[in-house]
Amino acid sequence: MENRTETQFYGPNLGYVLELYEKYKEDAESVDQRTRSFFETWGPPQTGLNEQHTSVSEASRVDVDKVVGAAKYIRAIRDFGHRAAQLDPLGTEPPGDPTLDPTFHDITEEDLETLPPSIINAPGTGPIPRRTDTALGATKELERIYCKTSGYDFGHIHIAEERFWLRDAVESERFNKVLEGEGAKRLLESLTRVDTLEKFLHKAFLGQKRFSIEGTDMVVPMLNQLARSACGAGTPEVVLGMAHRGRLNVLAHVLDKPYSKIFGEFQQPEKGESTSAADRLGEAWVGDVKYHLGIRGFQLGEDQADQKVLVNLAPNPSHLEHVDPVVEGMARAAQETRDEAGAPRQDEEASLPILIHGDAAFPGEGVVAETLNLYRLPGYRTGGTIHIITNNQLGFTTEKQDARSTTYASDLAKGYEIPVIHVNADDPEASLAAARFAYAYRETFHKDFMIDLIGYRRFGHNEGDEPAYTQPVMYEKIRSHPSVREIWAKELERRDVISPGQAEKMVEKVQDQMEEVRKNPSAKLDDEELLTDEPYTPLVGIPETAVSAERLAELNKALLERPEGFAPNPKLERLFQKSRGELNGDGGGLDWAHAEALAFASILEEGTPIRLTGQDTERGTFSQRHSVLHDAETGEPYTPLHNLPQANASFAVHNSPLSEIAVLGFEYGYTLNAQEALVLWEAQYGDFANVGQPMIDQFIVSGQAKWGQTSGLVLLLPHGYEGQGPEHSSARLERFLQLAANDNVRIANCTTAAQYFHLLRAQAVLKDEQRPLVLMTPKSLLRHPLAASKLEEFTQGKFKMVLDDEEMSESGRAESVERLILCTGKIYTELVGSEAREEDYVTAVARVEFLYPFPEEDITAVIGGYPNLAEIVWAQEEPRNMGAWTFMEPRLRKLVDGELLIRYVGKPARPSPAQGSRRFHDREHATMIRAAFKEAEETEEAREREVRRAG
Ligand SMILES: Cc1ncc(C[n+]2csc(CCOP(=O)(O)OP(=O)(O)O)c2C)c(N)n1
Repeated sequence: MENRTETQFYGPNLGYVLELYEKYKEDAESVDQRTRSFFETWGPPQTGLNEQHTSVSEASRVDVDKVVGAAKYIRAIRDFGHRAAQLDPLGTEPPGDPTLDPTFHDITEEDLETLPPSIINAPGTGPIPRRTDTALGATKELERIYCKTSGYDFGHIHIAEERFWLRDAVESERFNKVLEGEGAKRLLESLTRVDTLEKFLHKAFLGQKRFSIEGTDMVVPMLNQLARSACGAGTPEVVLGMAHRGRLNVLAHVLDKPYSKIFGEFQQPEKGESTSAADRLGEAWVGDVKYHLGIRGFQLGEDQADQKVLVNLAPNPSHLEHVDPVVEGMARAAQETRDEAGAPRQDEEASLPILIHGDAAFPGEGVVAETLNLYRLPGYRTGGTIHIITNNQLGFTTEKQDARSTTYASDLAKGYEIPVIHVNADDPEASLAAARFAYAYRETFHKDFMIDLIGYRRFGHNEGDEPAYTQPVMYEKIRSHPSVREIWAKELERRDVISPGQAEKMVEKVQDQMEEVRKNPSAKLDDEELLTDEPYTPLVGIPETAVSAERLAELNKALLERPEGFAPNPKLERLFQKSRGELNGDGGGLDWAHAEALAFASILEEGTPIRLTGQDTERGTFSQRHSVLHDAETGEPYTPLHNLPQANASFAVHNSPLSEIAVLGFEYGYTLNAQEALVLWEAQYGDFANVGQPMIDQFIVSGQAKWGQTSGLVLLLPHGYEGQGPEHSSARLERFLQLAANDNVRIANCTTAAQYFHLLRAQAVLKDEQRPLVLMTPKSLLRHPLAASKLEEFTQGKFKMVLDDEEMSESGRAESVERLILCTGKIYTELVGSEAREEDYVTAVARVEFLYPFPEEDITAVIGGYPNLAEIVWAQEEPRNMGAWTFMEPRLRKLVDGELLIRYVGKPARPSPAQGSRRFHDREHATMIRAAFKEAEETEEAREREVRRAG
């Protein structure tokens, strides 16, 4: 507490001090020491409420009680007024709150009448005291504002500046616009189109799924308003993500997809789901259902018709909410310019992300929380997303008490300090006010905002469902509940904006237009227009990616530069100078991380921007990368790749939050709007990628087939069996191989630094033939001598799909080879480093570095190099039901066509990828390696017995 002479208490401050004083009087020990001594010295606080109260000692005990009560009451209205607001259009009584009754605070309306309105704010501030005479008038105003059809849920906002802004925005009602004349009619026209489209589809295509918007129709005018605001602010792109509910209506009335196309898809459903490209590809291009398709459309500005904003609706799978992080990544990419060296430059006004959520999905799906967590992180922020829950108060058939543990569907947002407005979807003006509010908040604070648009669902989950089976009472109400169009039309009649019967005429007109389009489908469904990209691009050959020694030396030198005054960590710097100082160095070759740094540097020099993210990626899980250095004294970061004089494009590297699904989705989305960039996501260990499995299944491997959406995202997945137990061993190579078809991805597992270098460079070059690249990356190989590469491997040649056994193929020994061990990844080092190899003169070991698309020609060439071959052994470190075996076996058999024996060496099928015991691991691997070099009759069962004996 301050010195009394400096302290005047007003508004909320006053309420707080008076509360403290009350507590002090009841029990002096209940307040802290400083507060106690303040009251002991100065007595009751000076209210400053009215001029007559010049001395507090004159204030009667009754006055103080009243003021305390009034202050508490005012606070309750502001914080809990939403509990008394009529938010449910179906008329459910609001739950209310006892603190919203003045008598709860021991005050009456008469008491409030004796107090000045300034009690609710500091004198001279706030809009309400300026227009009211007494505290009663002021609290009535607060009730009117806070307890009507909008619920302002801001009590969780900690940042004072934002709190004050939010309060002022609510109480000034500056976003509440009473619509008059043409504006009011325009809204009626808009609601008429929304409502009539659903009704038309319902009748014309009876029983077909459309996931009607009816009950939350206002979302369409709200979206249009947001898009127009963005347009007015010069924002070029709105990125929109939503699920099935209301999507057709949004396509028609926000993105201007012609009715003819929508009807065409209903009339010929198969049209929207395949294209002529499918014929070329034997139906590999599978397409998607109409309520998942993405589209881009333009919105015109409100005032200037020459202003346009691109509205980009991301295609999405059925997997609810999984499009959320994808939209964020798309929005971020649209906000960054990447054509100069350094970090990309972000302009948060360059795109506006909007996410539409379901009331069951938003609190239920974990990806939502992961996505919300991104919004203030430097590597992921998008200047604020506007969220709208189209809250129809039901999941499929599940009601809220079974769907969430929170009061409101939106409560998760509160943990992220996102302001929330709950609004009754039957109040069009309040709904539009919420949209204006959200936009202004985003513009001011560049943060997320949530609108919980509370409506209902006119039909079942889809139009074929009978909702009365599960929600009979609710649906009895819905049956006779007027649509928001009808409600607004009536209101406009009451306000004399339209004449009786005018609203029905509007409906008839729209209906006639639709009927006309249906009968005369002049614009035939042009399936190519549904797609944003060609669905199929053949893969091309491996490009030349060598870099001259001079260029590499220059880049290397620049990477080792440190700015003036920068004090690197001495140990790390010594290590760097020693291992990366000389490219030809001690003859040991360049290691993995060094190769990566040079690849990145050369890619930047060639003008391709790079974005690299993942958990602890700046340093690297295995302390190998150190892309960001920290001054040993100040901690200040320094990123050599930002300061590369040769760079012609930006470099971004970020440690991600502890998330897989959202960050993976974000990077996928980023690639969609930054097609020129090389975007890499790194898993901490490859295993953890399966926490992002829906993103892999639903977007990364299938996005092109479903939506013609190409992505060159690189997944770096540490993989390899090093005795670390069931986790940290396997990136589940088998899963990716199983998902591979129709050249949809590239899958590789390389074993040398130079191979990694060339592959990264190839991925950066193959911009016209973009495919996601799934790359198994090493752990122990990061520093293994066999994985290091000589300078000439970087300065010559290119990526090789298969690495033949140079010892056996090139020393004239090829004729003696009877057995070819094929393998991929780290097991190669165990095979060639084994005693068995030393004693063996008939076995060659070749590495399949590129698994998909299956490098048939390269493998055939290797096999062809050994004329006396009798068998091929596929050796892998994974269990038989994992790794590449099930992928390789049929392909190898087809390739050798019965001429050669094909044999498996690896672990038996197991439910868990790896062993917990290091000892067991070592023994099992030793046994496996021996088995690979042994004769065919050494069966797997015998090997199993041996392992068991050893264990
Ligand atoms: C990840 C996921 N799990 C389950 C489903 C199946 N499903 C489809 S719609 C739906 C109910 C969604 O309710 P809500 O989020 O309230 O949206 P609404 O359809 O009511 O607009 C469910 C469970 C799904 N599509 N995605």
